[in-house]
Amino acid sequence: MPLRRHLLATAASAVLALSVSTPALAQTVLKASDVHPAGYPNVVAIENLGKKLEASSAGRYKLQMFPGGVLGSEKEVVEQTQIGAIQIARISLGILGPVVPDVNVFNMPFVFRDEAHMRAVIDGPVGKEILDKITNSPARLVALGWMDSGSRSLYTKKEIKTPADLKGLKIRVMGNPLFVDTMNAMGGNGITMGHNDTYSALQTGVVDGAENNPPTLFTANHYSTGMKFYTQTTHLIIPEIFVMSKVAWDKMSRDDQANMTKFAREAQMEQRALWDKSVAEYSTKLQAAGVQFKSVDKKPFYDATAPVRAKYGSQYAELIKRIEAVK
Ligand code: BDP
Repeated sequence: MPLRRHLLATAASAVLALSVSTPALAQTVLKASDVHPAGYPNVVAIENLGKKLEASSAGRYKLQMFPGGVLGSEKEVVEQTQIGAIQIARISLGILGPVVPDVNVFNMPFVFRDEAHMRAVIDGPVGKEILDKITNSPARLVALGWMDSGSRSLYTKKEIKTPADLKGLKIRVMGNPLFVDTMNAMGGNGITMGHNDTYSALQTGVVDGAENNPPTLFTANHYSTGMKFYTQTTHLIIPEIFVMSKVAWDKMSRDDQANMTKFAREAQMEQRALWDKSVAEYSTKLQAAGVQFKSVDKKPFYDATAPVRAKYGSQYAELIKRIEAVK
């Protein structure tokens, strides 16, 4: 049996065993998914949210975290969450674009000035509005909260100084046409695949590079495939998001829902503190492993991606003005 299916089967029997051994307690197990490994800030923050929910519900709810992408790629996990087979999905907002197109306004290249700007936006009314758009869309997902994911920059075997240096290079991007357009506009060839397939694609040369933040570059081992240059384009500053299956949400009492909302906000803030530490820690580790962090003139990349912002942003002109106005 393939590992993923085996783990699913094991998880299913664990759930069964639990309900058999504790007949007095009607316990609902919420399966949570993350592509990142145990210990990653996002995983820790969701696990802690689960502990709070378990305590506040006197054990009626229990969260079971499946890290490392064992439940599937983010695209698969979103689908599973929509039908209620997975209850909580922590994913990149990037992957939600094809499901809820309104979120793409945050997925556009250089839409945020910097990470502080992105944080101010997600913490404020615009962030709340996008969460509500997801919840109120037909996607059958309840948007619980945001997380940080820093900035995404390019990693390759050779140094990238200008868009021309990306010519002919296949660069892995997340599964959203917006990112293919972005990478193509930046000079390369955007190739989509799931996060957990990227390591072997880099290793076998199916792609020549990828783009992500330092914690992912390190924890997914991408740096060890010869990705010596980390070129600080910071072209995408995409928040992470965690969503709940509407199927599971609708079964919760009002009180449990209110607790969930409160703990979600706390998880957002907890992850942020862990995130800042992890960026510092993994940047140091990457440099110790020989990865060269290169600053680069961002203007040519910004200019080259103007058509992408025009294509995906034109129907959100008002919203973009409000984003820009956030200090
Ligand atoms: C990481 C995100 C993760 C994405 C991954 C990717 O945390 O949710 O799956 O990038 O590139 O930064 O697919």
